[in-house]
Amino acid sequence: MAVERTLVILKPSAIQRGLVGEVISRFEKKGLVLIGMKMVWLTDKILSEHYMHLQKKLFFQRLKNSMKICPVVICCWEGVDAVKVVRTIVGVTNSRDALPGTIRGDYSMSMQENVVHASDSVEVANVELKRFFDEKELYVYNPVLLSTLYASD
Ligand code: IDP
Repeated sequence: MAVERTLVILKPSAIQRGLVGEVISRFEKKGLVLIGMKMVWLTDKILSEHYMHLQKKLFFQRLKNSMKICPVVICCWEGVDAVKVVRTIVGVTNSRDALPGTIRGDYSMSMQENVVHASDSVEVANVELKRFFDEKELYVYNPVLLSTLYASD
């Protein structure tokens, strides 16, 4: 079993619309373990790094601006296959195509204002976690439900 860590950002569309509790609750109820969380105001510099793969897109600056209208909540979730599991819970990028039951499918009608960011591979997650968290902000502890969550895997 591969225990992974992944990064989730609750974007301004989650903060402004009062969806923080609802979104976090979905990851918790699934059985992912929260090992880091903080509220921060993102800068243009960190957003340029984070969205580097989109720098040639016409919406690049608009996207970065939308991520700076208010603070965001950044989380690190841990679990077996956590990267894939979280992406499945989040749904596809364009919220209008996202399936009901996913976060984007249930809470958004937008491509840009799609409520959450989630790392899309283990390699990317490792880079993104280093970008947004100091090592001392990620906690190692024994979640008491672990043996129930993964009983015979
Ligand atoms: P992802 O967030 O599902 O991994 P990416 O392609 O990495 O998707 O895009 C990052 C973010 O950029 C998206 O979550 C969305 O907010 C925004 N974005 C992507 N494509 C578009 C677009 O065509 N128009 C506006 N915003 C977009």
